[in-house]
Amino acid sequence: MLDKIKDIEAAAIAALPEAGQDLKKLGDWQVRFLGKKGELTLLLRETGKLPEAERPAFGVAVNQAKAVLVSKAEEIQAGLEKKLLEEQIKSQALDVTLPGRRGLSGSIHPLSGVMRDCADIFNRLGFNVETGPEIEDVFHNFDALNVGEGHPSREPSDTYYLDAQRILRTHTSPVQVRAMESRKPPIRMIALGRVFRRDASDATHGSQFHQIEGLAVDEFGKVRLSDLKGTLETFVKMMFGRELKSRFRPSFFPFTEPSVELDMQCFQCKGLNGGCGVCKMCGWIELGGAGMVHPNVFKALGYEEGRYAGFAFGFGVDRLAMMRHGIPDLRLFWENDAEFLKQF
Ligand code: FA5
Repeated sequence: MLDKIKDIEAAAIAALPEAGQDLKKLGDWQVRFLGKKGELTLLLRETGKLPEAERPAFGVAVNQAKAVLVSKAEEIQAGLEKKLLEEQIKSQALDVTLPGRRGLSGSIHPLSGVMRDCADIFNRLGFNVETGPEIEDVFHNFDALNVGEGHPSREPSDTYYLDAQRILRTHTSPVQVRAMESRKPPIRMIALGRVFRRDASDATHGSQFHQIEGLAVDEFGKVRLSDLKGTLETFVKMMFGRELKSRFRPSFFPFTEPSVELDMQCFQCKGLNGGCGVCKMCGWIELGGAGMVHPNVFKALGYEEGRYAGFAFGFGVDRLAMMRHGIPDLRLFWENDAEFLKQF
């Protein structure tokens, strides 16, 4: 039996150079000689067949052979693992001197940028920014603004109705009403936001677009048409360039009297040489409506008759952004084309 131990040990050592080539083969070798059903373990089970006196010496001899083989296997395993680790380090090596890859970063949407600039300019002129709901009621959007019952803008063909009283606001003017409702003058506010109309969309029209609204109200005599003109002229210069002139044309809005339309000199051609493509050869670009707050608006809000005066204005932000960035079609603002947006 002792010879058997020697034979197994010798066979195991002879098989080691082959088994030591990789961890898989070494594992198989360990199972074959040292595993639960390995040759040495099975031999140990035969201890019972020996005369009792020989058993201790046999057990010691098997365990010694086992210890020799385990130690050899551990040594080879450590070597193989070290080699594997070195190979991994080599193959996965990082060149920390390589320049990094720049991640995609977002940018301010051109409409948000223009709205931010508008807010900034009017803040500096003493106006604070106020907000109102996009789902508005008929009173704030039409009634309080002196828009008569039969006015075409109230038709369901022009306005999105949620029910008889609730609509998607068609302009930012209801935010003026909410400001006048919530506190007494002096008031100097602007509102920026989305508005909705059943307009067919084309290069200069959308069924949703953005407006900027402004309102200044104070005791009668403290706010005049000339203040409106000065404010809007200053806005145009700060937004588009100091050299640009503005002009008022007579117009009509139910909530202002007198009402005007504000034009600015074309920033592209400055009105020289008979105009250009941007201003459609007229030298001027239309920005939006304005005027002095109509007495009926004050009346609808319970303001004392004749005590207050105010001016108001409202422009299309999408068209301001088109002009500012030379964009020919406002639908581009909605398409979320990353190539378009990353230019800003
Ligand atoms: C108004 O909405 C008035 N609330 C403006 C106002 C406020 C006048 C205060 C007086 C006092 P209007 O419907 O003209 O006015 O619209 C104002 C601006 O919104 C237009 O000059 C234009 O720039 C823009 N706009 C109008 N319709 C569209 C549309 N479908 N798509 C994009 N922009 C539009």
